[in-house]
Amino acid sequence: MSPVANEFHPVIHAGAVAVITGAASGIGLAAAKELAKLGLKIALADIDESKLKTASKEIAEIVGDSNVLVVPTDVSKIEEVVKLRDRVYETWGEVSVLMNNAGVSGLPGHKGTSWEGLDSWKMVFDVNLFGMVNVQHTFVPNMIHQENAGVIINTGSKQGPGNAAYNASKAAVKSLTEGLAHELRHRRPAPNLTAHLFIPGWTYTGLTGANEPAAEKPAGAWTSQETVRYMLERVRNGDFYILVPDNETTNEVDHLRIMWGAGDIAEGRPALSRWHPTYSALFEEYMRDGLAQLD
Ligand SMILES: *[C@@H]1O[C@H](CO)[C@@H](O)[C@H](O)[C@H]1NC(C)=O
Ligand SMILES: *[C@@H]1O[C@H](CO)[C@@H](O)[C@H](O)[C@H]1NC(C)=O
Ligand SMILES: CC(=O)N[C@H]1CO[C@H](CO)[C@@H](O)[C@@H]1O
Repeated sequence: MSPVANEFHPVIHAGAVAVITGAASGIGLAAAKELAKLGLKIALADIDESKLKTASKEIAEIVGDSNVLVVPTDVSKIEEVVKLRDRVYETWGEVSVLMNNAGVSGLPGHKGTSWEGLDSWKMVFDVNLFGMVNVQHTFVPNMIHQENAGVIINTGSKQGPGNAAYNASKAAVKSLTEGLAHELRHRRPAPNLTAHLFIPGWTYTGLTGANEPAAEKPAGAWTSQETVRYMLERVRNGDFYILVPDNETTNEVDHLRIMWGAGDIAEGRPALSRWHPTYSALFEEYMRDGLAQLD
């Protein structure tokens, strides 16, 4: 059973409203299911209308038809995000959980280097960054005035090298969400609203890249349900950074990697030295020492 089931929480509780973008598949759909099980009303937004239809049936089976809203939305288009907000506020009047989760990795066949595939770069930033900015721009002015507490959860990433556009967009999401948290904290009158950066680990969603069902979960991955339950527990705990482990990468390993990355700047090492031929052996030694100290 979920570690969070049946507990009362000021934001995540039965009858509250959740809005999820990128809700038709993967982690977004898993979040919709877990929140529905806790009795929240769910607005599902996604660009893929046919997957959205299937998803809405699954969610309606959990919370009932009247507690599900389905709003096909391209988050990169501000007018569609405005339509989403209007539908949600006209129907339920308030939003408690806003999960800004829609994301793409690039156009099919894109190369992913820093200097190629301009169209793919633009598309990744339009969805991953400007989609989130559009949602914040549209929902935050309403949410800061509501009396009941609310949370905004933005989906980031711990992606390594390999897709420069995606990584740059998620680095921007990290800055954006840190900025939002800071602004909410300093605003007067103080809004009853907090921001959270959700950084999933290796998550098995039941689909491979080609949308074919994969045979079974790789041993190293977490299921999307495990990832979402961990995230919800940490939101309930009030944490800003929600760095999710998996069966290969513990929190301790992630923390050491983060300190090493920060050390690249503080100690004058080359960019991404963890993957640099001259430094990778030093990095491995640092990890061994760091983990040994924890024993
Ligand atoms: C914030 O929201 C919670 C739960 O909705 C409520 O109990 C509390 O009174 C609110 N706080 C303020 C300062 O309005
Ligand atoms: C992976 O981690 C989850 C959650 O901690 C656990 O339930 C599972 O047994 C682990 N192992 C595998 C092979 O999935
Ligand atoms: C390998 C790489 O580029 N990693 C970066 C990806 O983006 C995050 C921020 O979201 C950086 O912290 C990583 O260094």
